[in-house]
Amino acid sequence: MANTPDLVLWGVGTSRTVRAHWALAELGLAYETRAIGPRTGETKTAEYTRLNPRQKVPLLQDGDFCIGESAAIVAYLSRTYSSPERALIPEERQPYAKWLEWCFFIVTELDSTSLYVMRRHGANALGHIYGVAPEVTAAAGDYFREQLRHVEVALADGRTFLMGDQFTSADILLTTCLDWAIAYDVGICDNARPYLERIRERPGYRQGKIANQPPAPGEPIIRRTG
Ligand SMILES: N[C@@H](CCC(=O)N[C@@H](CS)C(=O)NCC(=O)O)C(=O)O
Repeated sequence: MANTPDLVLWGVGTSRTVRAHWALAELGLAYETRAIGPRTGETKTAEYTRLNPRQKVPLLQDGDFCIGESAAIVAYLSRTYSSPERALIPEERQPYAKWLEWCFFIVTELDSTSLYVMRRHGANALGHIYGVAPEVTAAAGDYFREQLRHVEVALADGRTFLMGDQFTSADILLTTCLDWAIAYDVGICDNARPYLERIRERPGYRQGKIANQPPAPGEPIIRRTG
């Protein structure tokens, strides 16, 4: 494990927080977790609000530097801590731009516009807070499946990852959306199934999932990983 004693990740238990835990695991970084969760009041404390005025998880502290937004955290970690042996980001200018395109596509089209709309307005999700809207959730599910055609093409012809042979943090973002879609019974595209099987074999994926688990009652919220 690399010696990075100043990394602290706040947040567990969601499909956004797991992205950061997984990226840290892929990069082999040691860090401390503050295992706070959403809708617990823990994101609203004065201490946390000072660090993250948006009052959301995840949040990464790297020494004095704080960064929120799961995709930005993963991009920051990829850019700052990739090494020749463990790189989560393409180096060349155009592959880098294509990686960025995938990251934006996933967080805007698949996450915010589709899955998160289903979560906000689903009867079994956050509908009690934001309003239950079955027509909206059905349309968001349709839109998600429609957008997945781009993923279907990208993973065609036995391509291993979104960027071809290189596993990148765009795969972390995509997998969390696919897992989320499966949990919501939305349906995923054909080429995503063998892709997910490959991804689930990754030690980093497994470690990230474990690190993302909320603490059991009575367990401390501060824990060290790596
Ligand atoms: N776009 C943000 C979304 C983060 C977000 O909405 N987090 C929710 C949980 S999934 C949260 O922390 N909500 C505050 C709360 O419920 O206390 C990201 O990807 O990091």
